[in-house]
Amino acid sequence: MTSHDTTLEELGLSSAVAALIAAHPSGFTPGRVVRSDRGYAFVQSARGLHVAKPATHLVKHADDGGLPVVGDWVLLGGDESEPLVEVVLERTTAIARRDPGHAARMQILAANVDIVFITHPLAEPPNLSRIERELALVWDSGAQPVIVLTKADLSEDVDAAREAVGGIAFGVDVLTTSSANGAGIEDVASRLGHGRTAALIGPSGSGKSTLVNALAGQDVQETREVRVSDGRGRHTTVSRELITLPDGGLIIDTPGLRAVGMWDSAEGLAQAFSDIEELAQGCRFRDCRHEGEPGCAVEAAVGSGELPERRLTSFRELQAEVAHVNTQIGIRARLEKKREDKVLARTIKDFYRQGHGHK
Ligand SMILES: Nc1nc2c(ncn2[C@@H]2O[C@H](COP(=O)(O)OP(=O)(O)OP(=O)(O)O)[C@@H](O)[C@H]2O)c(=O)[nH]1
Ligand SMILES: [Mg+2]
Ligand SMILES: [Zn+2]
Repeated sequence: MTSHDTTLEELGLSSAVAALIAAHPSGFTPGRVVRSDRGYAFVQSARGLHVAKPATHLVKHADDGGLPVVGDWVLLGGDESEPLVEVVLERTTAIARRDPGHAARMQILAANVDIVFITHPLAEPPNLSRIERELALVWDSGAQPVIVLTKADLSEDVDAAREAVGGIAFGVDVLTTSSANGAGIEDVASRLGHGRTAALIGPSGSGKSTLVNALAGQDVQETREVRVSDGRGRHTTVSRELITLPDGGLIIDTPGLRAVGMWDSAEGLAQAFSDIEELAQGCRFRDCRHEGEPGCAVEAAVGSGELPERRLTSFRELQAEVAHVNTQIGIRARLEKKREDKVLARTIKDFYRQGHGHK
């Protein structure tokens, strides 16, 4: 990305974001995070590229997604040599997963994304359970998911794969691409448009960066070299990056995800499994858990072959995961409350000890 002649409009500024910016004091420099890496936010503003640290009041809320991430609109303060991200503007969408390193924390992968391409390579049969997980994550973010089955040139039966994926992705388009012969790239490009922001997620090696390069018409992102000995699952892309495409669209390339842990994504889950939610309307009990209750329409659908057992199992697993995360969020909140209460008690004690209470 060139650092001089970028306008905020070219970075995807909408009137809603412009209004958010206008609601803050004018002394700040507005910009968009084009890359987040090792605690630094690379912020593009109308004045250039700034490598900024988040202000301490943001660091305090790191566990709740308070830190700037790629795609965020931010306001910069501090001075020219040491810019600080002072404000992270309200996000329109945020793709959140459970932090793989901390069970009770979330990690935001990207913010203010309109559309998410969920990529899966067709070199192997599609991993339906993983796609279901990613769909729940994306629906929950507020962005529109689109599934992109890559490496179609390596598939024995593209139609079968498409059909299998279509059967678990309601209200979601399923596209196939091949960077080897250019097939389907236009379909992906047509979803992008001036000022629209897309993001790519999916396993490492699924061809996300290759797709970005195809859309950009040049090699802007490094891709994995084809090497037979390269079987270590190395990640080629290491940071999340927002790239401006020649036609005015924006796309966020991300490093491949090993684990896609669910965060507090009950709504996204309901949307990703709308077929089961719909069947559940027919259960005798409103709070039916579809676990052997009489008059369960969901289990009846499994029995009749209408609903694959695999899908119900997948739904249950994800539901259990979300419930577990919520328990952990609750425990963390209680611990934090306890700690705060202790500090407050000590503060009050000190206050009286200093003789203030005797007047
Ligand atoms: N045959 C074929 N190979 C492809 C296609 N797309 C990507 N590849 C190859 O797959 C390998 C991985 O592609 P990348 O684009 O680096 O994958 P990535 O998803 O960005 O991987 P990470 O950055 O590690 O997450 C490279 O060797 C690409 O050349 C395709 O459509 N067909
Ligand atoms: Mg990559
Ligand atoms: Zn039921």
